Amino acid sequence: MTYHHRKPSFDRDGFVIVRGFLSSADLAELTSNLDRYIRDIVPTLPDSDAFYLDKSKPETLKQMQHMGKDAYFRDYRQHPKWVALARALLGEEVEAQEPEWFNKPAGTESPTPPHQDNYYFNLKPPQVITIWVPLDVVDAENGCLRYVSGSHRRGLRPHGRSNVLGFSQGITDYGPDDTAREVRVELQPGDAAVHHGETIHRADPNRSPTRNRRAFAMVVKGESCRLDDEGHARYLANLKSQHQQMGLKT
Ligand SMILES: O=C(O)CCC(=O)C(=O)O
Repeated sequence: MTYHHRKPSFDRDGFVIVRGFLSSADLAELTSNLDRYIRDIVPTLPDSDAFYLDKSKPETLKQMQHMGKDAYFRDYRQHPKWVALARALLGEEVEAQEPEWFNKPAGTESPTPPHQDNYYFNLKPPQVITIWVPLDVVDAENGCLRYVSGSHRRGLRPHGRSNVLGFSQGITDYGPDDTAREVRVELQPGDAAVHHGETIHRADPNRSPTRNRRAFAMVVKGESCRLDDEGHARYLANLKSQHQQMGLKT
């Protein structure tokens, strides 16, 4: 599969949707490994690697990160489809980061604040994307992603403390002009939504009483990216103080 024909629309809009990105066999293998990881590994992890809305309720698991300590997820970073898609969109050699998992458990208040990933990553140039693959049907009711089309071409916007676990920073001046340019991304399991590191995105809470909204994602960096050390140290200090205020053990 080649993805080069998608680069022009990615460069223009700051996102692309690839329907049927993973086959049903790819998806079955991934979900069985996620089930194993949640059952066997998550109970052993520090709070900072597996976030719960309410730790006494396992069904409220909402986010996992740093999953690469597990051999399956460490090797997933080399998955040929993911690497080919990232290379085609970024136009250079790439390096995938550790996988992540995002959930909005059914019927919970778990919005994703509007943000730009590179506010968290601090990469220069911002040659970085996120490939986000839903594991459930995702629509407006259960909190689909919403992208602000073309926003990656206008630089970083001011962010401030969101107090949302897992998404510590949100855009402080998000307004009607942004809302008017939002594209709602409704997906089937195994589709991929890919966004540039400076594309503004957000998601509503999951208002479905019965359906989760789970997704598996990897951030992929182009080889030309460098960490802006000062900006990153500032971000980490802010994150640590928010986690302490929320009573998380790190
Ligand atoms: O899953 C979500 O609601 C947001 C995910 C996200 O912001 C990201 O992967 O960059």
